[in-house]
Amino acid sequence: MVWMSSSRFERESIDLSGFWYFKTDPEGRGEVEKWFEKEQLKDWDRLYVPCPWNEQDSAYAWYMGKAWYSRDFYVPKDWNEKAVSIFFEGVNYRAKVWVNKIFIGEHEGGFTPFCFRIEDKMKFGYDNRVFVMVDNTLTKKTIPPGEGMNRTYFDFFHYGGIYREVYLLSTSKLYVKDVTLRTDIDGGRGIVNASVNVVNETTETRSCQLILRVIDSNELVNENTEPLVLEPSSDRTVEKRIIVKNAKLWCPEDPHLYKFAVIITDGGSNIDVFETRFGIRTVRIENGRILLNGRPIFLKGFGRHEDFPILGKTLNGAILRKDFGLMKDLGCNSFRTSHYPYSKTHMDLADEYGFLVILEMPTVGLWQGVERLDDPEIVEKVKRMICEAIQRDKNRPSVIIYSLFNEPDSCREEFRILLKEAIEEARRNDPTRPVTFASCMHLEDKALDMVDVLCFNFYYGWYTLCGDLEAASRTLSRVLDELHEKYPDKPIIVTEFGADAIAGVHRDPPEMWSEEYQAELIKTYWNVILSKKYVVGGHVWNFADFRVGQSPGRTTLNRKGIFTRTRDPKLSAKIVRELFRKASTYL
Ligand code: BDP
Repeated sequence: MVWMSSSRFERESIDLSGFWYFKTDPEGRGEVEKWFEKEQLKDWDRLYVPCPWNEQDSAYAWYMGKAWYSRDFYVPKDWNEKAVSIFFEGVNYRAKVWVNKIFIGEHEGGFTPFCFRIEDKMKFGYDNRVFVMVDNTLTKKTIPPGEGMNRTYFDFFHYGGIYREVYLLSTSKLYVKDVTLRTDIDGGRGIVNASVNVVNETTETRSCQLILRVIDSNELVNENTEPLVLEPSSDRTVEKRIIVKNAKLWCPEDPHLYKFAVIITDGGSNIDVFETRFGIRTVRIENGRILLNGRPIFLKGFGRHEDFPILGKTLNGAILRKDFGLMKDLGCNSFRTSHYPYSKTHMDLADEYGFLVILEMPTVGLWQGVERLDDPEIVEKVKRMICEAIQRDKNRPSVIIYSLFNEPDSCREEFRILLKEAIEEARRNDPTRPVTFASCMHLEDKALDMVDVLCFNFYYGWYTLCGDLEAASRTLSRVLDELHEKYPDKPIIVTEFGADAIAGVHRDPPEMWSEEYQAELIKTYWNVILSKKYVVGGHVWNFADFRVGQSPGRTTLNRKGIFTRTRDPKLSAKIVRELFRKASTYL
């Protein structure tokens, strides 16, 4: 797998966005009937990619099952001798792919990228066709699990389809496969520990030079050159410690980004160029605090979702720009990618805007309906998804913590086995970031001792103690104190608290479902959160209303947003703005 990071800017790529042929396959006949060999697709529908199928046409609104996508594509002639891959940034949930009638691979998991090599299957010119069979069927062993569109074990809409970008990427067969950057600070100096993996897939021994550059707004800050000899079909990992003098640190108030470039050259021309952005910053947990660049921080922000009318999970640049502008204006400095890794563009903006991100894995809903949490099939999938998410986002300064689960059944003894495997997988991929999971078991939780940071979701005043904010406040305060007493060394973040409010519903005195009640609940929680020295962050649930399955407890949307689904403010937006702006990022 050629990990893409930001590399495709320097390599040649062809975007495959556009209208693709589309056909649902509810009886699963496509594979048997070899639809991937079809020449005539005139009777197929056309849907836009990237975007889930659900809201593009009401015929597909609640569709769960297999569906086929196809399009033709062009390969330039000068891509001969190149390594060519087809990249999928996100397909929910399973994908099987054929190019020119040949099966090239499959992938399970809706929120992490994958790619397949196609240079021995493609033709030069226009005469290429790709088929993708997508299957969004939920089972008790999918991650996340469920039994139907309205029987998900998680509380967000189960969109289906190719909903993130698809593109072709070409590189030389001698190429940079992976770059890992870990930064440290030593006085005024930044230290960049770079690990660069180079692969030679040619049949010759190749002598070349590897140039590593740190660039600050087009100014060369540091350059290292290393001679490299690679045997045929071999790879090499080069480790370098690079010093950046007078380093500008990445932090929320000044999210300074550097560029890291890796160039393979034979002295004359560049054979491959790989570029990625990074920030110089450290994250540590010490004495019950989260330290960013050595300073204790306080996270103020949201749990969010990728969700918007018609576009579903495909938040385009304009919507993301709107959301990030709103979050900045509110005085927010943080969010959790609840409950799955967000798109690459989404994370690029987090790096640029300086948000402190808890990167959550798509491991939500591991709950009552799942028979055994240590089922080897589940453990294997969880580990693979953690690996794929970390590999994609490991160089991002915005990502400060990994959340390995949301609200698992952490009262079960066997959850410890799953969590142990998940933590080991996260640490194997990246030992530098703290790990957590969002617990709703609180004092009954059996696994909190295993994580670095404690995250809790609380709904007193909503699902329990309905309508009673005084009792909610007392209970929250008591439970937090008891949790702190039990785990005095671990920082605590309240990762969810909130109430549904239907925009336009007003009540005086405040009542559940009104804008006033939501605002009061948020204020009440915030006061408790600020009163506890050991609580190092609070995330309101949720930034905006979002689509969910049909159930008696939901009025078509989950309405816990402080903005509506189309980003109009509710009363709480004003309140949150006052509260967040008053709270400092540094403790
Ligand atoms: C929490 C879940 C979140 C839900 C929220 C709610 O973590 O996904 O949307 O409850 O009920 O338990 O609004």
